[in-house]
Amino acid sequence: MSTDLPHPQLHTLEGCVLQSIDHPASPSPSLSPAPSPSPTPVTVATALVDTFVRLGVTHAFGVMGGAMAPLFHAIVHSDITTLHLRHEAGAAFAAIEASLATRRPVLVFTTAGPGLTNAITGMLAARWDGAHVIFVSASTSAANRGRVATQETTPSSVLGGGLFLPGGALHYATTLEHPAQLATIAAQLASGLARPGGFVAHVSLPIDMQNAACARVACIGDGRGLLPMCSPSVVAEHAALLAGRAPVVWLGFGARHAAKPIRKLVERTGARVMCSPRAKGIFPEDHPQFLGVTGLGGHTRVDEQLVADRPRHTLVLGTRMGESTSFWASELTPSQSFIHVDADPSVFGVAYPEVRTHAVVADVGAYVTALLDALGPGRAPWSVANAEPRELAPPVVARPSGPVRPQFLFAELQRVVVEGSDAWIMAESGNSFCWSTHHLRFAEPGRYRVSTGFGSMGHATTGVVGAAVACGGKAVALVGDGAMMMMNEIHSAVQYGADALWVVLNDACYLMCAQGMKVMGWKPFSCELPPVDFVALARAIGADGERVTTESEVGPALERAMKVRGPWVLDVTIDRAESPPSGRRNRSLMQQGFATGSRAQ
Ligand SMILES: Cc1ncc(C[n+]2csc(CCOP(=O)(O)OP(=O)(O)O)c2C)c(N)n1
Repeated sequence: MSTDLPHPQLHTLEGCVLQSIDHPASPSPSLSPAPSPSPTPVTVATALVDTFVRLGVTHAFGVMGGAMAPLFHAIVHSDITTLHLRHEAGAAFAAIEASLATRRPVLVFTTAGPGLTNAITGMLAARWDGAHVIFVSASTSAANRGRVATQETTPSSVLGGGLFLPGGALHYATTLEHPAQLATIAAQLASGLARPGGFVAHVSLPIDMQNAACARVACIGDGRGLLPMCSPSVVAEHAALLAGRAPVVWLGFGARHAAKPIRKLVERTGARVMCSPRAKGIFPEDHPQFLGVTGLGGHTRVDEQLVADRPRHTLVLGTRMGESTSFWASELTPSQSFIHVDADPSVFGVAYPEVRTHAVVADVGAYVTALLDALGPGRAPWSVANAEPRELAPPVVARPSGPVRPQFLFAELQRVVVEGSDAWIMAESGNSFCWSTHHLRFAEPGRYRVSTGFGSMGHATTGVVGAAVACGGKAVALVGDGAMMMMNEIHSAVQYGADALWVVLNDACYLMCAQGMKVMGWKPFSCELPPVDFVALARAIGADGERVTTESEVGPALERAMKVRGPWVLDVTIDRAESPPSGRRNRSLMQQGFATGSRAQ
């Protein structure tokens, strides 16, 4: 939906500066979301929601309950578009995708007790994936704590306080016990939301606080100055360090807003480029200097080429190089050092502690621009490597009968969805994200979403609704039948007319598990699933769809699906015999200790 994603912007409102994260597709005038004059808030709930609006929140996802009635009322009656979903985890996943697709902070709301605990997985995913999410929930009033209140929710009653303290899932957590706290909370949220690498906050609102009298927050803090940048002398040192031989550039999700300067740097220096699964498209995948994707679903040719021609230095931009990006493979390391650039100071030396690392706390775009300046316009110290266009895999030809091979399905997805539309594309945990990371090719950032690191099933089956609603355009989820049965938000998509398409890889199996167990020497146990007719399921809950059982039907059915406006399910019968490109994951598990275990039959 968008190619050039702007940085978070700061806007002045009523004499105060506040943080807002822009919608990439509409750089103006929505950049200055001066809120329509809302009635003067008179309660904590309305003042808090007014603060969220002024922080740039335009969408909220959640499930309400009695303990949050005044808060829910305040949200629904604000300028925030509110979606009342079927599960709090689905709401959190939808919020993550809405936030990442629009670069705005998104609200998740839940009631106390089970509402709160249902959202935990989603909050962890939000932090892993770098979303800007404000989570607001109801809790038990101080006067009733410890009295077996219904859904009693206090820092000590819910999971040892994990959602009431910063750390783990949350960058910031607080319980609003007095209206006077609101100004501080607003300031903390404003500065947190300015963090480029994401921010997840939880504001717990006790029942008796929600209707307490409260004035509107007068002034919200200024998040400017938080974008980190290292000194010019360090950049100059790096330019000197890199001189002489083309480096390798390793791109991660944290580099997604810096596509233009990165391409300039790569073409000027002759660097070779590899990327994490989440960074697909930041550098065009059909570019002659692109080696391939590392990690889960990636390309083994990357390792082979680096072994054959090992770089001295690798410039790491915005990736933590975690297991799902690297499998900690030594083949991907340089002979001398990493120059590792990230806005988050906690990521350095973590994945490869044994490799010398020049750690740079900086915004990736600002760093690359400074490096280009340091190199100078006429300076081209490296020869262009790898200039020959890479040979593409031969086209997969449709076979007349039998179930659909994933390779064929993904070739058609490339043609119809990637190249034939500007839809947002998400791949689900399971075989889908291996096939898609391996076979789809993107020429720009902001098209592909995959949660390889946290990897929760249900992320795409529900998140697709958040992306579609927040972007106001088509979003496509590539998902397994097991994930669809775990959770989906088709019913919510019907309620809100979300333009979401689910392409279900229907193999009546937890196939990734079954195939993985086989590879590791176990007999797959109980991974077969009773068959599901997902078109019938969609129809039963108000949506519609089409079933595809042979390869010749795939293309026309996809083209029809892309023309539909509103929720649609394309149920594709998948050939289970094909092995997905997930071998490195199984090998990594073996190396972590499974190789020595006994094989129960
Ligand atoms: C919440 C959660 N539970 C369990 C897993 C482990 N897991 C990863 S893939 C998978 C099976 C996926 O099956 P399906 O959705 O049918 O996709 P397939 O691999 O068959 O294409 C499981 C259980 C997970 N990633 N997330």
